[in-house]
Amino acid sequence: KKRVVSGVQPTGSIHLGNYLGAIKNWIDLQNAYDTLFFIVDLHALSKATKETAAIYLACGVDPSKASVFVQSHVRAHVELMWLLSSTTPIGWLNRMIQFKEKSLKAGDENVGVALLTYPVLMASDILLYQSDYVPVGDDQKQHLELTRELAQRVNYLYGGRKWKKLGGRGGAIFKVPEPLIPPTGARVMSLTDGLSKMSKSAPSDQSRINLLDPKDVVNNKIKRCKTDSFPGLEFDNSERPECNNLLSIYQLVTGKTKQEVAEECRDMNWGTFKPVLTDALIAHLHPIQVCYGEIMSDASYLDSVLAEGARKAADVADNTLKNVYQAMGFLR
Ligand code: AQP
Repeated sequence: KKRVVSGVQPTGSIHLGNYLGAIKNWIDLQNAYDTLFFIVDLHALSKATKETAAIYLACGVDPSKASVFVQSHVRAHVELMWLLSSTTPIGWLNRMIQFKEKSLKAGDENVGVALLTYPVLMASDILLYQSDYVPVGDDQKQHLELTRELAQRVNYLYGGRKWKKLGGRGGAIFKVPEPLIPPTGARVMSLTDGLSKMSKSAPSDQSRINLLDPKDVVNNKIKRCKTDSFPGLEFDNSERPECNNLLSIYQLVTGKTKQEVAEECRDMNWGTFKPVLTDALIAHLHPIQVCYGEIMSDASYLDSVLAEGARKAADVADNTLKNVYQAMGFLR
């Protein structure tokens, strides 16, 4: 089976964007691929690790099919990162758009070194598992490209004939991973501005639907969300980003086709559509929330899933790490 690795950072409450753009797709992936889904805690330390793991399971990630684990529980991630750091030119990292944007905003004295080296950790997350595919959104494409270049660089510098003599397979220390582009329309936008993406770190909670929002909160957020004053409802009108976003959300949570939603909603106004959308959201989130409650009420179950996931992940990761040490010439 081909392998897929993916994860979400536990930096806040998991919202509809994380779910529709990432976690929901994992449910299909776990049936077709050998999958590893991890909670990306080293990139952003927070207390939400357990909650995020429970959400994975509540959304349908099945630990009998996928390895579910916490990044910091598998020590090879940090170790490989150091080894890769010595092979990564600073120029490659300086060119990363996310680094440039964030460091420009905050200034050199205020950003941690990890903001610069974060893509090397991401490369470790992926390369440790000899992953064939990585699901990536637009904003991570450049980081995946760097991962591919790093894999090729290490294969070139430390693979080859010497490595083969040591018993390495075909000279390749790392598999070079391919991007897996998620289904279109999975980019969920903010409820208060149809041009920016729904995000955990946006200051206003009104801008997102969290997966664990109770009914009345969902109802309230949809009631107050930004709309427009055009007649009828339609997809793909660039002057109506909010309308496109709300119809897309409706489509994704009902499982209807775009065509069906377009026809159903063409002659609706906001007053008639909003309660329909609210009901659909609540109906979709309800079973996830019930399941989440059950998982959180049995602490030992989650602990055992994460321990088993880390064990399975470490099996693969430690083997890769061992090969890297050997190929680079460390005394073993
Ligand atoms: N609005 C979104 N629409 C679709 N997909 C989204 N993802 C995030 N926001 C949307 C996808 O969720 C996964 C996890 O992302 P992450 O936790 O690694 O960080 P992120 O992409 O930076 O997510 P956030 O929610 O915007 O967090 P903050 O605010 O902390 O930066 C990824 O697969 C991502 O594509």
